[in-house]
Amino acid sequence: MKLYYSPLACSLADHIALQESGAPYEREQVDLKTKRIMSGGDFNEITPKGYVPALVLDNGETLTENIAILDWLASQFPKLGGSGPLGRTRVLEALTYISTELHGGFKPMWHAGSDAEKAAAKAALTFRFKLLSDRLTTKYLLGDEPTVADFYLFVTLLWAERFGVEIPPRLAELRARMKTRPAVQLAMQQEGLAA
Ligand SMILES: N[C@@H](CCC(=O)N[C@@H](CS)C(=O)NCC(=O)O)C(=O)O
Repeated sequence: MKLYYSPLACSLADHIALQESGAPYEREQVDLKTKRIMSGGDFNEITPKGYVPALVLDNGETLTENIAILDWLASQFPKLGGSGPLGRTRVLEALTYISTELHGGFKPMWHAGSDAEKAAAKAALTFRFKLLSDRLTTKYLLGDEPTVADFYLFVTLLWAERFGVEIPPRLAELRARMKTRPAVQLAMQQEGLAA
């Protein structure tokens, strides 16, 4: 497997999942502005979508879209997925919320929105993080062990830290807990990020 990523992008969730899986994988950093692969080559040839994450499988097929990649990784490494009859569905429910409501909510921050857009986005995000936090009774989103949904949530919690979005104490604790995990520390170090 080879992961195409950019530091602190949503691909960090996949990077953490691969690291947590313990399976061998390669990684390639992408310059999202130029669409060049840092080691050489045109990222648009890997995926014409031009965005990370992209995961090239051992059979040569390429997966894109974070929810699909994280769901596939959880199917390959069950310890990264949900448990019980609704396990997979609960993980997909969480991943979809994180992708559409949280990740999507950060767009004005990443793409130079106006001050008014940024303020509205921050207020919406604070409300959406609170909705998650209000239902949180375990160490991680779906239990006392993390799933791929926590890895994606963690990325948005790092963005909250970076852009000064207020988050409830329980999510700040979850973020701190994630940062103590060796796989998370290694993935962040590999992306040049301070844990
Ligand atoms: N629909 C995609 C969106 C992924 C996405 O937003 N990737 C960002 C980084 S977090 C990116 O590569 N942006 C660069 C670009 O769109 O040119 C997914 O869910 O995986």
